[in-house]
Parts: sequence; structure tokens; C-alpha cells
Amino acid sequence: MAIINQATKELQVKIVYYGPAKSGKTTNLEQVHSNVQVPETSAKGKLTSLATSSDRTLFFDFFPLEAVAIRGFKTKFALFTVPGQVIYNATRQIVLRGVDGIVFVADSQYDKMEENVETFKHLEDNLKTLNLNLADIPYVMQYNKRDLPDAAPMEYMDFVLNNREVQVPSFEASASKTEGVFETLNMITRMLLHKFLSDSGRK
Ligand SMILES: Nc1nc2c(ncn2[C@@H]2O[C@H](COP(=O)(O)OP(=O)(O)O)[C@@H](O)[C@H]2O)c(=O)[nH]1
Ligand SMILES: [Mg+2]
Repeated sequence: MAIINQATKELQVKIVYYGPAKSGKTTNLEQVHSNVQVPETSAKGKLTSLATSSDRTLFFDFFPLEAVAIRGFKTKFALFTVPGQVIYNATRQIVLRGVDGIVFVADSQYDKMEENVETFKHLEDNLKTLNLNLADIPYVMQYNKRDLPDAAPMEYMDFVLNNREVQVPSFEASASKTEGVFETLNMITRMLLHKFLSDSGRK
């Protein structure tokens, strides 16, 4: 769950962008990093690359412009991406540790559908290894690369990837043009804040 820093009165919320290789996860982070509005008084974290260049995990954190205070704690968001290739599965598991919310970035092209499905299955398996259950974690779907001519219809994407008991919000995006990037991020942050508010209300 979210990390609470009593000294600075901050609540750090971890969001992981997960998906197959080359679906646009890094592009999402880069776009958020260059376009996000943060209060003048707070610094935006540097977009940082962890580990080696072939096994890259990217992250940065920021306070949103309207930093929401939950019980006196300012909320800070930390965004992570995972390396796409299956050979880096150990890294993907490490990145998922302590995750609060997930953005699943799928590639909309027809010939990427199988890879999307497999990667989603891996996500569920990796969460299980960490004793986490996807059903308990807020997540949204982002169908990226809508600008490409062989993008499958949104209904088809939802049918293939978002067909569980509870359908989650899904967004179309062309991340390289910033389209859909903030719509996706706003929804997952809203869902997380809602969850923390109702969790803290219950205690
Ligand atoms: N046409 C198109 N290309 C994109 C889009 N988003 C990302 N890309 C490209 O897809 C490639 C892989 O993107 P990247 O963000 O590195 O994918 P990652 O492996 O998921 O991190 C790069 O060449 C991006 O420029 C998009 O919406 N449309
Ligand atoms: Mg990447």
C-alpha cells in the first residue's frame, strides 16, 4: 500500500505502467513528465532510469497541481514502467512490489493482440507471486497507437482485454501525440484517491 512519510506528511502512491514491449509505456511517462502541471512550490522529480540500458525501469514522482490532502497528508504520485521483455520478468516483479494502481498499456494493432493477452496474464501471475490479487488493485486500460491504420476497434479491444466480471475504464490513446495520456492518468489517480479516502474513512 501507499508509503506514508510521517516526517514530511506525504503519502506516496505508486502507479505502474504495465504492458507488452513497445506498446508505449515509456512514451506515456515521457509525455506526462514533460507536460504535467505541478505547483510552483514543489519540484517535479527527474525522469530516472534504473539499472542497465537493456533492462530499463523508468520512474519519476510529482505532486499534482491540486495536491490533494488526505487526513493532512499531501499526496505524491510515483510513476513506474517495467521492461517489456519476458526475460526481464524478475524486474517486472520487483517493480510491481508495493503497487497501488496499474495502467495497462496495450498496443491496438491486430497483430499485437496475442502479446497483449499474454502480457495481461503475466501481470496477474506476477501479482499472485507477490500475494496480490488484481481484483483488489485499481487499474485502467489504455489502448494505445490509435493513430495506426491497423488499430482494432475499441469494442474489440475491450472484448479481448477487458472482459472480466468488473469492466474497468478504458481509454484510447496516441501517446506519441500526448492524446489520451492525461485522460488515463487522471482516471487512475482519481480511482486511487477515492480508494484511500474510503479506506481511511473506515479506520
Ligand atoms: N504510431 C504510434 N507510435 C507510438 C505511440 N506510442 C508510442 N509509439 C512508438 O512505439 C515505440 C515504442 O514505444 P515505447 O514507449 O518505447 O514502448 P515501451 O516498450 O512500452 O516503453 C516507439 O517508437 C514510440 O515512439 C502511438 O501512440 N502511436
Ligand atoms: Mg519502455
